[in-house]
Amino acid sequence: MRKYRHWAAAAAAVVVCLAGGTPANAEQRDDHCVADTATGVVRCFDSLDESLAAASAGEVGASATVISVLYENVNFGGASVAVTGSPCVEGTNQTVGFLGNWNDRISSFQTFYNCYITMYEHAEYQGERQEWYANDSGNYGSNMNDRGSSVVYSRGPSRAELLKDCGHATKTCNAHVDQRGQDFYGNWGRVDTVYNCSANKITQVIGKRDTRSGKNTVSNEISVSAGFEFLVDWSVAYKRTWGQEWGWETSESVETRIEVNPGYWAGLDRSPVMRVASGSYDMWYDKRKWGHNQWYVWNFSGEGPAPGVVGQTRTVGKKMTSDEKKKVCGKSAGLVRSAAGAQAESATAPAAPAVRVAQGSLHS
Ligand SMILES: [Ca+2]
Repeated sequence: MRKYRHWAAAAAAVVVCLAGGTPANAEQRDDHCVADTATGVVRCFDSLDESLAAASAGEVGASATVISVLYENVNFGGASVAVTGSPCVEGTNQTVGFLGNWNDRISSFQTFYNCYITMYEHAEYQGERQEWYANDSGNYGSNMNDRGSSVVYSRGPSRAELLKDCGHATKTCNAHVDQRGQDFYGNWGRVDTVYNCSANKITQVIGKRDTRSGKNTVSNEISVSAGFEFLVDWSVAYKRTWGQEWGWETSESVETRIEVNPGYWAGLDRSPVMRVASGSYDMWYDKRKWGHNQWYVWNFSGEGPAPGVVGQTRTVGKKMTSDEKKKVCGKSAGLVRSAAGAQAESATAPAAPAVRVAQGSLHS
């Protein structure tokens, strides 16, 4: 069952009433809607997958571009409304003057296509407001949870865009490492592998340099090798605050002496010590950027391999299968070193990062 209703347009605060009488927290049919900012058309579906598929296929309103999804519950749960429009560009706002059936119900959000979201407490952009970075997501904090009534999408900065300016386009840029998590052992990775293709037991030293990278919450594309200043600032601030070294990318040498039985392979695995911390940045621009001189980047967190720490190692090995033997040994009757060793299995499945709270002032 699909319904066509009218979305409250910017100027007229029309109450949208979709699938009326929906109890909170209950997933119901027609609970997942698409609202088009250009035409005001709203159409609802039974699941988020269906609504997103219809939106992306251009079946609702004038646009096939989903610029945002708003959710009834925290962590992107419950009923949803996918907002379609144009990619956000400077000087143009896309607006929802009244949230209709979702009024005072929104608890989490996602934004895409360079869209910066400003949620207002009342209809027609009145009352308190909560802004959040472009291309981001979060749960609303107590100031805006279940309170939002109107929304503006504009071309504001993403956290990655701000941080890329750090130390380059800024007068000052400071990292604040407020919270330090517990160090933990990271995933096992195979450092070196040898195959004994001979008929005798062989004793051998195996090992190599093992290079590991960290990650941050802002962007996977932002790596330490690309020379981003904010990653350096984070390391400096971590050392200053917590008295230990921080590494975004480290390379440690590990080796061990190992006995390999004939017809067996043997490997050395390493699980590095990983260091986690979270905090924020404040940045000053000489000239206004995105309309302001000072910007904050909240909810930054990083995970990096501890420099100078080997971590834990283990040796592993097994009898070669006939396929492995054929492939690796060929005509060799000695010890074969191969980069194409079996991958070590992960120590733990990576846990999904917790959804952060979108709260506080993003600029001054
Ligand atoms: Ca409200």
